[in-house]
Amino acid sequence: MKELLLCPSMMCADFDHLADDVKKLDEAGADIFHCDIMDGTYVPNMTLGLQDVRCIRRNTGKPVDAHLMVENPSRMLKLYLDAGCDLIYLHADSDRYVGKALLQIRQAGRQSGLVLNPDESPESARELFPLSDYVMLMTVYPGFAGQKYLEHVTDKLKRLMPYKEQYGFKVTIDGACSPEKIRELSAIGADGFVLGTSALFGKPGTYAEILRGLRSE
Ligand code: S6P
Ligand code: MG
Repeated sequence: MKELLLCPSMMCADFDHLADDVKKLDEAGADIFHCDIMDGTYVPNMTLGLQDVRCIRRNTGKPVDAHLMVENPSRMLKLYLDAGCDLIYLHADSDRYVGKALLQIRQAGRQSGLVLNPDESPESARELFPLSDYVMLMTVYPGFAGQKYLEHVTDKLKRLMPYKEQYGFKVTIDGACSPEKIRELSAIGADGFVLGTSALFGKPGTYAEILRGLRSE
């Protein structure tokens, strides 16, 4: 069995029965509940809000993350810290002083996550790596589920590996994480994957069967 961090993308969950879906995913072995927060400006979409995050938090003891796709996320960090998020992801280009915001997350006793968009290179973000517990690579332009994997990100993942070695952060992948891509990218060194429509939601089988299948491939 592979040691993968499997992170269901809750924007793809069953919102008619959110609490039940969280419990099912928890029992099935999900590792981190991934919550996409959008403001309609940084990305042209809106998905989960604070109330949804609170509902997810109430229904699992597993880690919950907030992936903030918003302009100036530092102005709303406290909201997501107070909502009980264990890990907060910020986009490198979304805040004037993103390093300061990453530090604030750590100072609150939570884990800091840095996100690189498909057009951003690991080299451009190296000053932020010592401040990051997680570095997440977007393999699609952020904002929507169900997009196509951008192949050039595979090379970026390879270039990120020496930094992972040096700074000790975990590497996660968000967007179009199919079983094939999970196999390919975990072999390169990715630790975790956000699971949306490409591997989990709407796929045949129970959540437990699907997650077990991904770990055993
Ligand atoms: C997209 C967002 C993601 C998606 C997830 C969907 O901006 O950050 O977390 O929800 O990637 O996965 P899929 O498999 O439908 O591409
Ligand atoms: Mg996301």
